[in-house]
Amino acid sequence: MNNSLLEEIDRSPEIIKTFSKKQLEKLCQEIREKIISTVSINGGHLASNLGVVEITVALHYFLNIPPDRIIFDIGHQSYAHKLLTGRLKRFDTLRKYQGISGFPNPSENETDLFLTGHAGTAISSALGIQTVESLKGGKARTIVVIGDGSLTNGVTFEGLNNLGSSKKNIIIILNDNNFSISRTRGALSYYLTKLISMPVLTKSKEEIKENLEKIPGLGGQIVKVVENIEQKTRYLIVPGIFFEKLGIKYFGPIDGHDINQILDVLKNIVIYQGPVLLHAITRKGKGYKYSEENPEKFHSVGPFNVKTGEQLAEKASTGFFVGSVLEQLGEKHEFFIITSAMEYGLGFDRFAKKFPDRFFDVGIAESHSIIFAAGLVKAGKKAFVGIYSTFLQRTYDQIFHDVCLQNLPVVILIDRAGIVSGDGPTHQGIYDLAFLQTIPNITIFCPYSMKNLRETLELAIKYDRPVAIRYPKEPLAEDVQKIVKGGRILCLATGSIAYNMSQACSDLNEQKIAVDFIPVNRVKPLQQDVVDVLSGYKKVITCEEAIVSAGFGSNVLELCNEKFQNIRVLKLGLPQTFLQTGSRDELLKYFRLDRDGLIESIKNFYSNE
Ligand SMILES: Cc1ncc(C[n+]2csc(CCOP(=O)(O)OP(=O)(O)O)c2C)c(N)n1
Repeated sequence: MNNSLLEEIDRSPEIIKTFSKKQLEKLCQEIREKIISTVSINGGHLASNLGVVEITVALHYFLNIPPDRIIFDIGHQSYAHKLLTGRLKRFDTLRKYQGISGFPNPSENETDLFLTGHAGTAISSALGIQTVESLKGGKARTIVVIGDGSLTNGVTFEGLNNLGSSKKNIIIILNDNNFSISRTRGALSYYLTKLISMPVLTKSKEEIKENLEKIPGLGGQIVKVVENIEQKTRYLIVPGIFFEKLGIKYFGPIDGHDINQILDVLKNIVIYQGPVLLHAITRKGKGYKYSEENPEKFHSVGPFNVKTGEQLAEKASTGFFVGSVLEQLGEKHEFFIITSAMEYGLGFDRFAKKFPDRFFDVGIAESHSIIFAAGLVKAGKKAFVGIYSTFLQRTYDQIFHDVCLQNLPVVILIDRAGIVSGDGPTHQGIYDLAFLQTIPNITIFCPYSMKNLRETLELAIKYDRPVAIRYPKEPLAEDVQKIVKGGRILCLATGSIAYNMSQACSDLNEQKIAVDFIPVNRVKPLQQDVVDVLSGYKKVITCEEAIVSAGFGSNVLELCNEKFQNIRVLKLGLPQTFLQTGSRDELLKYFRLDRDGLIESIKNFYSNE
């Protein structure tokens, strides 16, 4: 592959300003090739990144970054930006341990302003930054790139509302591909589609010009801008009433893959004072046959064969298993399943097909999903809400206020609990246990095997109080057995890490170091069989794939503090830190939670008087 333009830019990013339109198009081609070849080896958000190549190149050509800045909402689509800001040589380490992050990361480069990975934050952070810029009397621009999926997020709405009244000069580029991971859901998406397909103006052009001319001081200038855009694009200016009512000027729709058109429009709209939204239509997965055909599968994909589009190792996941158990249970029991735009990741797609009336994808709206479930349950139905652990952080107050305070038996399925490979600190699922434990009325299960998980799901259907069930991405072991042989110390491990602990304990017993082991499912309130046996030991070790503060081990320690003060407790787990990128195995090894690390900790505690 000839990477020449990218290599030139890698040596000096400003050189992009000297490129001809033809060269910019060639640059886009090079970027696509680099992204496809790298993601085919390392995995990553392929389709989202291929869809924003022209927008990103146009912005780098047009802006002076820094001091100008681009803020990508979520940031999963920032690969082209990384390639244009001096990270070409390290790009092969994308999503690897100590490599380039799959999301913006200021420690890699100053043009990545925030370390992000959750939806809906870009408009608010841009507004904060631009507020200071205007206080300083500065001229630097802030441009937000946001997908139509993220636009539906509640935090985005709060930002838009504030932005409209603030009158700050921010350009939002709406990257509208009509997909979040699956098709974007909800009324706003329907509205955007209507805007795109509207063949004629709802108001006459003259009427629009008349209205614009009335804007004091600026109207005439804006009319020129509008005329200019009309001449230079094939598109008419459709009044985006929704945005206009919020105080945000709407321009578009334009072709988000036509660099000339993007640049022409940008040149014109920058003179407009106040917030502007430029609606760009893009194709998710653009430029690679297989991702264009199947943008859902290639939204976030593991290693694949570039020639055939086939994934090299399509791994099973615990979520897939949960989906199939719920599909079976759905035959016998009437319950609803709710997801926030994660139907496939959570393994709910087959349930959704089979029981379309009992499945709701509410868009990227985790907080809403919990309260919606509370409403369904209050009205007499059973509801499961599936959320990744990291996004559950958005719902603390709804679990507290709308579910637990009301003592409503909503079942929260927490997928991706524990260490998450590849995505880095924004996606680790290691805090849920600690923050849920503080809430009264909730019962928390951390199943340690597939068998145990199935039993827990069956139990949850009948439960009459709020329930959380946390499980990892990678498949749990089929079964994990107790070892109770009168050992000198008791090892307790919950959830996904129980398997490693059982292996470590078996090894130690073979070495004639007598340790007992019990896998633990219910951590709050602590399951009775564990409480019952504790008094028989002088030393207890706990282990969890979560931060060690305020987790399962802390429950055991508190219990010992109350009732069994002669027992010494060693808590193992993850430190209270932001875990960096790496695979689960690499990070478990680093934190000594792999089999060898656990053996060492148990031995030390065993021999230590
Ligand atoms: C709060 C939150 N919930 C869920 C996700 C998972 N997620 C990552 S990308 C994505 C889809 C985003 O869609 P869109 O903004 O339209 O961007 P596209 O990938 O289509 O370009 C989702 C739901 C997230 N990052 N943040």
